[in-house]
Amino acid sequence: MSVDLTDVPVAFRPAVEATLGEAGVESGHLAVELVGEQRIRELNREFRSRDRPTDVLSFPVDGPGPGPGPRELGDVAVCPEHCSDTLEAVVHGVLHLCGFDHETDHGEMLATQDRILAGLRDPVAVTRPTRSGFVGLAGRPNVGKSTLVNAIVGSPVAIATVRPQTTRRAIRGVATDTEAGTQLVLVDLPGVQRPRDVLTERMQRRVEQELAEADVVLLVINGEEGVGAGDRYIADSMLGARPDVKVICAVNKADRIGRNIVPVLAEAAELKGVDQVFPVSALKGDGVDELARYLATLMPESPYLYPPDERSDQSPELLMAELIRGAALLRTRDEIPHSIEAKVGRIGRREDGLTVVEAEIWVESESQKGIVIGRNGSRIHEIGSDARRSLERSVGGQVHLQLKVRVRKRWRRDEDMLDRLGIE
Ligand SMILES: Nc1nc2c(ncn2[C@@H]2O[C@H](COP(=O)(O)OP(=O)(O)OP(=O)(O)O)[C@@H](O)[C@H]2O)c(=O)[nH]1
Ligand SMILES: [Mg+2]
Repeated sequence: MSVDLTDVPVAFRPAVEATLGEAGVESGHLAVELVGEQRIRELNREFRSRDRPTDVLSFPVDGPGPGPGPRELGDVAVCPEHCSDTLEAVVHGVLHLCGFDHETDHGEMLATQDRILAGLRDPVAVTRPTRSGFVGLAGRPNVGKSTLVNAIVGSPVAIATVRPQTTRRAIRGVATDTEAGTQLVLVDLPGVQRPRDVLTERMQRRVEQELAEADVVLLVINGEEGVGAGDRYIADSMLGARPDVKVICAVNKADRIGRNIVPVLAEAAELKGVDQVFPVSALKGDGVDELARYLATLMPESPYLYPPDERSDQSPELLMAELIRGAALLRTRDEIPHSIEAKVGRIGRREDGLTVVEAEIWVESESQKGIVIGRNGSRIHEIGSDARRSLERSVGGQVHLQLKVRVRKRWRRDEDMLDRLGIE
């Protein structure tokens, strides 16, 4: 390779060479400079109209394209005081010089960056093929499927509440271990139940479709209640249709039962098709890593199905609507949670960093609307503040939530409405 690296600090030359190699750049010149906080702030102010320091800045010149003579790729300025990982910042900056753009490339740049860094840290690992596949979560309502997905992913991607039938859509949570080269795509699903209306019919159909396509099924059981008829029905009738698929069983809520879990583990192992049983507490995290590592070994050899830095396939609107619905479920009781849906309209970002979210809570009758609003608006006020707090945790900044309650009669039975809500 005839790239001129004289203007790259010696310590970073292997990283720069590896990055150019991945990017297919064979010749040219580039400079990498380590700068102080003051300098990176000046560069940001001068070239990006931002008066603050950042970890790295790239100034591409010719780009990597073909052409006569040696090319000038450009300069990278790295500020170690603002880097959690200087090597990563160098690789990131050099990829930008080579024409990569993480804001528009759907994860390609960050995946390339991870691959280069993994190769620099553990050269043997790069030659190992990656594993990636779908794990479908099966189980009765309220056993802790969504809590377990969140625990494996490591961040809240699916709402989990004490109300049964919280989950309505198939939500994919992504857990990537770049060091091991494995990715689990966990498909959180509604609990298995008898359909009562178009909504629950669609939910059940979706459960069946997703389980039919999963690479591995994770059957979740509530350890506190033990193995029951519902769990047997799922193992025999639903999963029995897929004798080819491995079924792993998580006996959850281990924190509630201590040593009494032992007979439940034995019962679970007897369930038809169950291959391995793991005791876990999705809430406390006990046993979750062991389960995730085992699931990863069962994934097929495949490139990553999602960019490694992605945690979920949900749009910001859907995630926010779910957080609002979760807040409303916890503040209402009896049949009302089943009638509630939330929909997010506009999400605006103000100059001062405040996120403005316009949302509606749907109910099915005027009397439900009255209950959700509460005396003098007290309940909707509580729902609004709970929801705002979880939105703020999710966006990592201040949120102004404009929440309206609307009556949408029979939305649960309305095919068009369900289509629009993305419950398919
Ligand atoms: N003590 C304890 N509670 C748990 C554990 N896992 C889940 N829970 C609680 O069980 C309730 C139901 O959890 P979810 O994750 O919503 O259950 P789910 O299976 O997704 O429920 P549906 O979506 O309704 O099918 C919530 O209140 C959780 O906090 C656990 O390991 N220990
Ligand atoms: Mg759930």
